[in-house]
Amino acid sequence: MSIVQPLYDAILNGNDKAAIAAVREAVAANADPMELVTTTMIPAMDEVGRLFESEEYFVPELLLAGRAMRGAIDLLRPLLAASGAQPAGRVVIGTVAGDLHDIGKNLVAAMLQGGGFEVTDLGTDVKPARFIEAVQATNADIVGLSALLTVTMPAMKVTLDAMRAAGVRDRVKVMIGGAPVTPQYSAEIGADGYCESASGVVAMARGFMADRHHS
Ligand code: B12
Repeated sequence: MSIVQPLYDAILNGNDKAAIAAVREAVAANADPMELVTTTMIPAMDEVGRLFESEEYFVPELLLAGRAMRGAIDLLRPLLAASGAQPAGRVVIGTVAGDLHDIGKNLVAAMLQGGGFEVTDLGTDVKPARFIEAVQATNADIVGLSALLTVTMPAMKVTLDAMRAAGVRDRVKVMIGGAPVTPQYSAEIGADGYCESASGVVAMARGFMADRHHS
């Protein structure tokens, strides 16, 4: 059996204790933390989503799987974090107003931390004013917005509009994501980029920083 199979199974079965034990074991066996996230944990959560859609899983199973995922990520976060003294850039991230989904957003935040970025995570159901305050307080380079519901996607536009009105929009690059979000929507609301999954976010964020240094 592969060293990562117990981790995959633990997330799928929503067993947080087993997920934590499996992460410990994989790390002790020198598994690469970033690879654990992208090749085992995200696929396990994708399968949870599939089972939910086919009505084999219901809300309690989702919550347990989310908890197992969070436990595993919490353990990996310090290992993902790069050791460089100078942060690659500052990111403010949150799930937009009305939306409570945070598993994908947490993964994106963990990947960015792993890529050396300093991440301020505002959590879920974040109103536009809080994003604006955090951009000002942290002198952020990048803002990440997450939405998982078609009914909360418009809050991304509302947030961007509020940032424009407050005069902070042009100080930052904005990346958006979440299952219902598309590149078209990103262009339509004037965001700077969209990522389909957490695996592309570090490259995109580094690209943003390179652009900022050239302009
Ligand atoms: C887990 C889950 C929940 C959990 C959330 C737990 C938590 N702490 O997050 C709970 C049970 C609470 C929940 C509640 C609800 N949910 Co729900 N949920 C899901 C589910 C199954 C999985 C989402 C998930 O975590 N995926 C795994 C992560 C890793 O993927 P991800 O979130 O897409 O994130 C990746 C990318 O999108 C991207 N990304 C995400 N954010 C960002 C941000 C940036 C900046 C970038 C660059 C990239 C990026 O990178 C991530 C990692 O690769 C989805 C189904 C699905 N397949 O998406 C439904 C789903 C999103 N939920 C749905 C619904 C309807 C609801 C409820 C309204 C149900 C209800 N009737 O109460 C409530 C709404 C609560 C609220 N106000 O938000 C619908 C949405 C339908 C729609 N199109 O609007 C879905 C699609 C299920 C379905 N098919 O019906 N849900």
